[in-house]
Amino acid sequence: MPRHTTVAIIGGGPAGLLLARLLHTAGIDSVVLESRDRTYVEQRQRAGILEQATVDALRACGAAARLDREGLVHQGIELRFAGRSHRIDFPSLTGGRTVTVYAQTEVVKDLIALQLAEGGPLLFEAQAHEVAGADTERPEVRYTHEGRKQTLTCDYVVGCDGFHGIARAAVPEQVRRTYERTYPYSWLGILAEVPASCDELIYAHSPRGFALHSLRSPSVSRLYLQVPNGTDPGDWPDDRIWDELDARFAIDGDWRLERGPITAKAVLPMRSFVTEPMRYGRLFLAGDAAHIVPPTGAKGLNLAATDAVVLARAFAHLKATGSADLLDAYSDTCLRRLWRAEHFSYFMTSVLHTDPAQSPFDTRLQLAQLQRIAGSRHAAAELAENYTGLPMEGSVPPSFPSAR
Ligand code: RFL
Ligand code: PHB
Repeated sequence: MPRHTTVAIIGGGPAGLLLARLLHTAGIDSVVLESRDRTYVEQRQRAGILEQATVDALRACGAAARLDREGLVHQGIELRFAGRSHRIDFPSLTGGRTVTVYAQTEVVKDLIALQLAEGGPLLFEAQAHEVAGADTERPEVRYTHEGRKQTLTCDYVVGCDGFHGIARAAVPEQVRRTYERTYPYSWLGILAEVPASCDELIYAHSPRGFALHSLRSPSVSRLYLQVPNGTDPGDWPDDRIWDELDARFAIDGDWRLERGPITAKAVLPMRSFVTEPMRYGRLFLAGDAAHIVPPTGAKGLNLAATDAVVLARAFAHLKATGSADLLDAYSDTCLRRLWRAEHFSYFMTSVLHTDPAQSPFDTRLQLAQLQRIAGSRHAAAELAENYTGLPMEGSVPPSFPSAR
């Protein structure tokens, strides 16, 4: 295990693993420290929708072979409200864009396999405690691995350690600004061994609360129900979940939700959060370490991928030209696009969920907004452009040839 590396990456989630892979492709060495074990990281159920730019980034670094075989390209989503169903057609509204259904667990498995086969060191059960000297030329990451305290020195540190990580705390409080919003509801998410009852994702507004029908593969469905904060999944036996999903997805006319064995159940809180700047000295923050969105816009994983791409491009530029311009611009570049995604995620969340304090007036406003999206090409295009992903500034770096 080297004691020094060019880029020390804390966290082996999608942001850290994609960054390590892009750096490897550009000939820049890195070490990834991940606090959990490999099985835990590979099994953690999270996001499922990839924007085209995320797919492009995975392809550009040779990590999309299985994604290209197994990913399911989706051309639209369905919005349900007031007993009716409305389709949002992405290609016709966005000039050809689509999204791909491919689970975060699979993205992570593919990136881990590549990193272990041909990348720099990726240490599991390596818990970082502290980033020291972020404002010096030689920062250090202090961590524990196999019961021993160790120090990794580096030229740069990237905190990809998620919302509960330690890297953000290395930005002094007088420099750091945070923006946060919590929501008065959570999601109860389930995995069920049953083919999806629909061809495309269904986002349902109902007087009983929000529901979402998604999928993980042709034989596994992923469904979510809005529930009160603090809900115990134990209070939701399988039949209660299916009955409630039935009631929330109900439309006038024929439609049937297929039931199957439920293999996982968890309650997910919702939060919007941004920390600025995303850089302090030689420390950079990427992904959930810097920002959180509520999942209704399907943006969390895609934003993590954007940060990794923008940062890898900046490191490659530094290597090729000696100029730190792109590193210096990293925080502003990411934050500009991020705030748009924050707004979209907030918008999708607040227009589709029922706030416990909501008045009948508020419900009418939600329905008026949903009706506008269903009835106006402009309003539908605004949703479709945001959902499929706004352009990534600089996109995939030209210096990353396809490794396929
Ligand atoms: P991750 O995936 O949280 O990875 C961070 C990694 O850092 C490790 N770590 C440390 N390692 C070393 N030392 C330390 N001190 C460390 N502290 C933490 C952690 O073990 C972990 O492996 O962040 P990243 O890479 O930025 O990726 C972001 C995405 O994972 C996230 O935005 C999305 O999954 C958000 N999200 C969802 N997004 C969606 O679009 N749809 C979803 O359905 C959806 N479900 C979810 C989610 C996020 C969740 N979290 C974070 C609570 C469900 C959950 C439960
Ligand atoms: C998922 O498949 O887990 C998923 C899909 C769309 C969302 C959120 C989660 O908006």
